[in-house]
Amino acid sequence: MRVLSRFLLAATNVAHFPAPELPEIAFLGRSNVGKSSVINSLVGAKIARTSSTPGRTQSINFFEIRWPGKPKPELLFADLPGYGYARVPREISQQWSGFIEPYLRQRPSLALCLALIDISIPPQESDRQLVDFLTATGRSTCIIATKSDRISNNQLRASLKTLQDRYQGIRVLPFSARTGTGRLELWKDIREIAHNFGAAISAVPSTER
Ligand SMILES: Nc1nc2c(ncn2[C@@H]2O[C@H](COP(=O)(O)OP(=O)(O)O)[C@@H](O)[C@H]2O)c(=O)[nH]1
Ligand SMILES: [Mg+2]
Repeated sequence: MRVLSRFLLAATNVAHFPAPELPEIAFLGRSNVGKSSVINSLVGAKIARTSSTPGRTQSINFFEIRWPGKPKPELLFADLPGYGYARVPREISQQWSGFIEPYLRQRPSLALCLALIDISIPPQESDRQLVDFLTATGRSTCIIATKSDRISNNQLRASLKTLQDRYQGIRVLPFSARTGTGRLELWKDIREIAHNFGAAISAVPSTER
């Protein structure tokens, strides 16, 4: 399936967020974990900027996603700033309390949080903090195990098991932006959640949104 995608806006504070009218999927994780690459892989175009320099994305970048043949966008993707990287200056971690945390806690249209964890490196404390934070908010969360192409199938199986044991009750999906592993499964989850969530949003009278 090929979707149509468009960069909508970059928000650096709560006032910049687009109106919460479409179900939204948030992409979260440490700098360099592969957030922009997962987004680009899903939409089949380079809409999100990828870089090997950590900490580049310092805004929440919103993208509109539209199915071919449909007149209006169906959902939004939100690419969140990376965090937990030693080279990132302190102001960036302050963004977390300034507008990222409020976004995650209060955004009414946030349907699914994708917590990206690099499966090709050992588990990181900051991954744990992210998943614990998301669990505490009560948001629907799925763990995306990125860069699965970088390790052997045996290593992958073992690392996925470690991850799944550590985060019981949370779906863990292996993904590779390079090979396309996990792409269709992730789309299936996104469509299902967005569909159910979209129905819930449109059931609310517009004045109450
Ligand atoms: N081998 C491999 N490299 C990846 C994959 N996804 C991302 N990368 C590389 O990891 C680096 C960071 O990716 P990026 O998407 O910019 O991460 P972000 O900072 O989380 O947005 C880039 O050099 C990417 O090419 C993947 O699935 N496989
Ligand atoms: Mg990025």
